[in-house]
Amino acid sequence: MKKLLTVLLVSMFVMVSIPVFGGGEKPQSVFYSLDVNKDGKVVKEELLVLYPDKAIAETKLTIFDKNGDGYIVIEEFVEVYGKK
Ligand SMILES: [Ca+2]
Ligand SMILES: [Ca+2]
Repeated sequence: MKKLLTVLLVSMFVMVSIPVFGGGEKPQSVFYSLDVNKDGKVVKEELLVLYPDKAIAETKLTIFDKNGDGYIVIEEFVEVYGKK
């Protein structure tokens, strides 16, 4: 519950500061915007902040989570993002 509250609080800030996905931002900048709690991993809950549609968030997670461990690390993100 505490985690959810944190995500909600930070999401208000992220909403205004987050760059548009794929809008020419550095992958690192986009990743750190997505990593709401700054633990170096982007989990599904954090993707849901940007993509409130659960199906879309899950698709994004699948695309970026190369090793399938359930979260995205910067290396995975940069690799996939850079291929676009
Ligand atoms: Ca995180
Ligand atoms: Ca992963």
